[in-house]
Amino acid sequence: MTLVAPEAADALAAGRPVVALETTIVAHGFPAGEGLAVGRECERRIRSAGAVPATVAVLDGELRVGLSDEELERVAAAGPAARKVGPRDLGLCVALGALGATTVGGTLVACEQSGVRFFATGGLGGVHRGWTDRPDVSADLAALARAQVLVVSSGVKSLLDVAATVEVLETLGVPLLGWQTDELPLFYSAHGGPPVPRIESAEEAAAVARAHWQLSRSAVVVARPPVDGVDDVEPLIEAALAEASRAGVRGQAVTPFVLAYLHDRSGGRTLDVNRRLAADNAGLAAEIAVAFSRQS
Ligand code: PSU
Ligand code: MN
Repeated sequence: MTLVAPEAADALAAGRPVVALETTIVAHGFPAGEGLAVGRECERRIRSAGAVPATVAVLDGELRVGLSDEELERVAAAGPAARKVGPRDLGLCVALGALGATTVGGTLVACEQSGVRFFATGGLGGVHRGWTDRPDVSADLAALARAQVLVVSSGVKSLLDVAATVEVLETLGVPLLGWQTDELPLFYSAHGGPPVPRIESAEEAAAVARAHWQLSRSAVVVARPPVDGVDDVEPLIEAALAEASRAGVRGQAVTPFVLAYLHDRSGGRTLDVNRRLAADNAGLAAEIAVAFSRQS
């Protein structure tokens, strides 16, 4: 049911560094036709840092860890027609033979299944604003509570209730570390989040992960500030959320709707930041994976 591509399987067996990538970002996170280049660039950055990329999706009735370029193209070409597959959707998608793009949560399950310990994404899902009325809490958080995986992201998406998300991560026992920063990055913006413990190097991140996993079953999040972030998107986020609510957009559709709205209305500025941070996060996850293998 879980099929690990030969290159990733060989690397895992030999204790060499492997970095997982999700595909919701490829199929749903970018405008039509643009996700493929993002997925490819993330893979390239992982290779150039000396690790093996393992992009995750559900294809032909199997949870796949490591895709060929043709397979990545299939996921990208499906775009929004691909199912958005979180932990709850994996079995359904496999059993029905549907094409599925995995979220952070879905990809973490694949990591647990295959033994991949490092993973890069753009931004984590979390507690949505307005959670007191509608408890929309991303399944990414529950998955982080039960996967021994180090995830590099650009912090928590500012379209969420960031403070509530940080509280839930603490409740779940998931450490949130700042990559060369003392404040949690907010996805499009390098600044503005609550204080977080700072780490300075890939070696330090790898050592924290190792110690954490000797003591706990949960993930470690390394929050890396975006380079050339944008700091003035809050009014657009409010407009996007109001529009989503007016249009009756709910559940899994909320995050892609808001991202697309921002990409559109920011004149592409959020798109540029998102593209760049996804690739940079992939490169950093690979550096940490390499450091971890060296320490073993
Ligand atoms: N980061 C991005 N683009 C994305 C996502 C993250 O730069 O599209 C996706 C991830 O797959 C994450 C998902 O798991 O958004 C969260 O969706 P939700 O809020 O519905 O749980
Ligand atoms: Mn949700």
